[in-house]
Amino acid sequence: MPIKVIRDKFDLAINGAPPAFAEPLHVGRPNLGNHEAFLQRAAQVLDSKWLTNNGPIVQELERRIADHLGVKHCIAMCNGTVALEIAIRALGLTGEVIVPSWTFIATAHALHWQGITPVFADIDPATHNLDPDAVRRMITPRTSGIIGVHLWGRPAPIDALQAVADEHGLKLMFDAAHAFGCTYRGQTIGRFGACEVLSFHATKVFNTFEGGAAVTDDDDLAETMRLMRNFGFVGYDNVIHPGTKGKMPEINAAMGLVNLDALPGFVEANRHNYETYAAALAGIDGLRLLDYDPATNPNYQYVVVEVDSGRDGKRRDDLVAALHAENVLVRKYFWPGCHGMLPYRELFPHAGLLLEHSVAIANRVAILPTGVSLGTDDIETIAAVCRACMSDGA
Ligand code: T4K
Repeated sequence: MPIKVIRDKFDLAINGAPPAFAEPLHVGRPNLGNHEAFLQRAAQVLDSKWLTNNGPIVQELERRIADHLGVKHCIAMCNGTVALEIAIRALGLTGEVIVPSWTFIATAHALHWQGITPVFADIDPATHNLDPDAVRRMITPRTSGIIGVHLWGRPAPIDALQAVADEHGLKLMFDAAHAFGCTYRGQTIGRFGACEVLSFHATKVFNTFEGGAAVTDDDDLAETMRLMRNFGFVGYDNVIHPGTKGKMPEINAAMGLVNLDALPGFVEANRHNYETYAAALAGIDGLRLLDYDPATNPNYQYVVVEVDSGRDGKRRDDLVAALHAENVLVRKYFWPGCHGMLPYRELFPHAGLLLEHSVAIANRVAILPTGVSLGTDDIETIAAVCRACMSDGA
């Protein structure tokens, strides 16, 4: 609950007033389903003495997720990053793979970690997703694939990316870490490209503490990923494929089943928060809330604002500092973009020259808190901080 009213810049903590919130408000506060149901599931895990290795609860979660997404196979993993690594390897990607720079670092690292060069393509500034023409420009004889990202849960331009991939004989997969339950042209994300990868990290709309999954309609690819997730074992003593350890433990799957039941409530809370933000932030000069297309069934897990800033992002950084002073721990995801982080900054020092829109967006964006624990009063206070900061300059 906010503990002060903000009328103008003199009420801002950054100017010496007390902070609006006694406790920090975080982006990514976990959404938790029914505690009692989880404790019952946890007892089931303990009683069964089956803690991991493709146990019955993991298998139940996999079936539930596959049904939920309308996809044939769900291969649950220990996190989204390992799921990306396994999917990349199972697809046989090599050489160079085109990805956005404007994404979480895991998308690029999952390639680099396996000796594949992530080649960064620019985005469409209106959607924050890969621009298919920019992708086309980055193709070389070494390119083996494209990883599209459905950033903020907004579907990437799937058909156009598939057309580029088909034209050039490239493999296409998607990092769908943000897009659980979202749709593209009426179909749930999860069935596009060769496979799609989900994250069930604590901060995601649907979480399993830590976790992730690869989902696909391709039987052979699914089988390969299942093998890779478990060192390549088939039964006892029989390893038939190179692999790693990507298994999801039973307790995580138990959390997933409970949270899946609660998911409609989480999304509804996020949608309500988003609409409250939209009303409260309306008319603030120099600040724009990134919209979602209701036709894509958004999960509204990221509340993204763009601040009119110069090339250095100072105005956005001033707003972030003002909100932090109020105990609102907004984030600058994914500033400065993967190309601006190590090792890519040193490997490709000039990459930014081809990433005009990614660089500009990185200097404009701030992510505001949302989730079930946020109240309408909290949102109105956060908006009042934004208004005071943007109109007067803090
Ligand atoms: N691809 C994309 C596009 C992704 O966004 C991600 C992950 C991946 C792939 C990889 O999936 P995973 O391997 O992670 O499954 C966070 C998450 O760690 C990461 O999962 C997520 N994307 C990324 C967007 O955000 P951080 O470094 O910002 O997380 P952290 O720990 O600072 O948490 C954010 C805030 O949430 C904290 O300020 C406090 C709050 N929080 C966090 C945790 C973990 C809680 O209140 N409780 C918690 O348990 O990266």
